[in-house]
Amino acid sequence: MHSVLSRFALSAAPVSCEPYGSGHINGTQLVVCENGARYILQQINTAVFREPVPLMRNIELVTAHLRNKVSDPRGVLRLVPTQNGMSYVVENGEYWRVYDLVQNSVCYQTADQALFCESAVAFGRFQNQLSDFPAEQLAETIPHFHDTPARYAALVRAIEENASGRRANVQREIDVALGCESFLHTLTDLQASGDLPLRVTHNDTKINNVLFDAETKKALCIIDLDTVMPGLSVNDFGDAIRFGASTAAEDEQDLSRVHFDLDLYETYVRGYLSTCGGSLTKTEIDMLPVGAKMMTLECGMRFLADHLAGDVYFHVSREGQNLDRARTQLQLVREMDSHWDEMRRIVGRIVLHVSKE
Ligand code: ADP
Ligand code: GN1
Ligand code: MG
Repeated sequence: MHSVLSRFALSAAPVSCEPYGSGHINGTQLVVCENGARYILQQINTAVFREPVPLMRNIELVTAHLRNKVSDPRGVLRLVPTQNGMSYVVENGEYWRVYDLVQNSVCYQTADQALFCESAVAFGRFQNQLSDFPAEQLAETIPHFHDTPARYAALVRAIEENASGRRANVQREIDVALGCESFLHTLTDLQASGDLPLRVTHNDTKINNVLFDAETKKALCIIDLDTVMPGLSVNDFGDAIRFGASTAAEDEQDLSRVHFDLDLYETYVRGYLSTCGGSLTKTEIDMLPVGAKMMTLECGMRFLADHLAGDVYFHVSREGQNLDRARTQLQLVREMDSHWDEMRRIVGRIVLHVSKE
């Protein structure tokens, strides 16, 4: 049994501790205690999150804020304090934390329309409940995470360095990505001019970061709060669309199976605006389609840069996987472009509907 566990104020002695879930970043384990109580033990991945102390402070602040707003105890993660009243322990340079296991919950890796809609409702609620939290109080756990022009500059560097020697084979993808240069300042410019407000954002708005009630299949709780930091609401929206409104997996090799699904997009817009439409500004709402395209393009650039760098950031299980990922993202961007007017119309129609309710 982990000696770190003895340093947390668990309700009874732990009897087992086993790997749990399918997360890729943190080491997650399920702890079961003598009295049947169950907890989630996580080792923070300090290769990705280099400053675990401000990261934990972010999670403390955000979960405390949310707890004042939700009545269901399963609606927000609860950090189990250590014997000294801290939210984490450090042992041999490793950082550990414990959460209550959210009882009777399930986590999905892929979604149907109903689950996707529920995830939108949950992330919208998350945004809404944090809209009165001063975002500047939070640390940036990964600096410049969604600074798209900086991601572009990193791609240009990766092309120049060509560390993997793969450049000649990906000239077409490079041309497409570099061709989007004028678009990728859109959101950072609006942020700089004060037209888009800084919000508390989640930054990993995938379906597997929502826990659902095992019986009702209603969204219960947003998890994976390591990347919660100041950012733009439209990027959280966009990241969810990038991943969830595609007809195929992120690393699909057969591009004929990869399409941007307008029905899924509409479903997400409807669910999201139903819970946070009232707390977003008009510019934020207008920019939702831009957020979707921006996050897709940015992720495509990140995958392409990593392919050129030799797969140093995103884990790969086969040769060329990051290139496949880059290709799916660039294809989705192309399809978003060809549905651009519809994407905007859908937001406009749903906003009208929401404001009448
Ligand atoms: P990662 O950053 O590695 O994705 P997560 O915090 O998302 O780590 O946790 C990984 C998995 O562990 C989740 O997908 C979920 O299945 C499970 N999990 C995490 N926290 C809890 C919790 N408090 N209650 C129940 N399951 C949890
Ligand atoms: C990473 O670990 P995962 O898959 O949840 C990445 C996201 C990317 C995503 C693409 C901290 O998230 O930004 O969108 O891969 N997270 C980090 O699959 O870089
Ligand atoms: Mg996760």
